[in-house]
Amino acid sequence: LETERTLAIVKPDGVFGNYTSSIRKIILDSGFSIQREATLHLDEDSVRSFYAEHSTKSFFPNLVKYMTSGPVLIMVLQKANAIADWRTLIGPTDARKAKSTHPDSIRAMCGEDLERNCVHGSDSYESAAREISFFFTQTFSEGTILKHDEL
Ligand code: YYY
Ligand code: MG
Repeated sequence: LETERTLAIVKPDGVFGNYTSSIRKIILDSGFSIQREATLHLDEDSVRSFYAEHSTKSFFPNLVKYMTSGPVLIMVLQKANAIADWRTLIGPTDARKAKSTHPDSIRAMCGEDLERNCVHGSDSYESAAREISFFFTQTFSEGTILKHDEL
């Protein structure tokens, strides 16, 4: 399995609910290293641009409101198969469903429902590359994100 990097975000409800230290513990216990982290209060333009793929969806205005409602913790995680493994750890998008079908997932632990689901994870290699460079200005060549430890 390739060493990969992925972007994780603890969303405002996770930060407000004081879940950042338990989430950090799960991350490290699962074998990820945290290559970068930043706590930011995102503005509306940043959220609109980060979630551009969803800009036409009906939930978009609420998503923007939610993601700007408080600080978020943004992390670049690295390990073999990081992208898929982080998605597995966070569980399904709908945190309410996660509580019944994936009770050990992070979204089951700290999310509420489909909208307020506490954490983000990149869904593919392409998304991870885009999302990491969105927040961390260093440029990543394709080879870099897969293969090297230059962060
Ligand atoms: O990648 P993931 O976060 O699991 O879900 P996406 O389908 O990419 O949606 C991004 C984000 O939008 C989701 O985490 C919550 C919100 N959302 C929503 O509020 N209502 C929906 N029906 C779908 C997604
Ligand atoms: Mg997504």
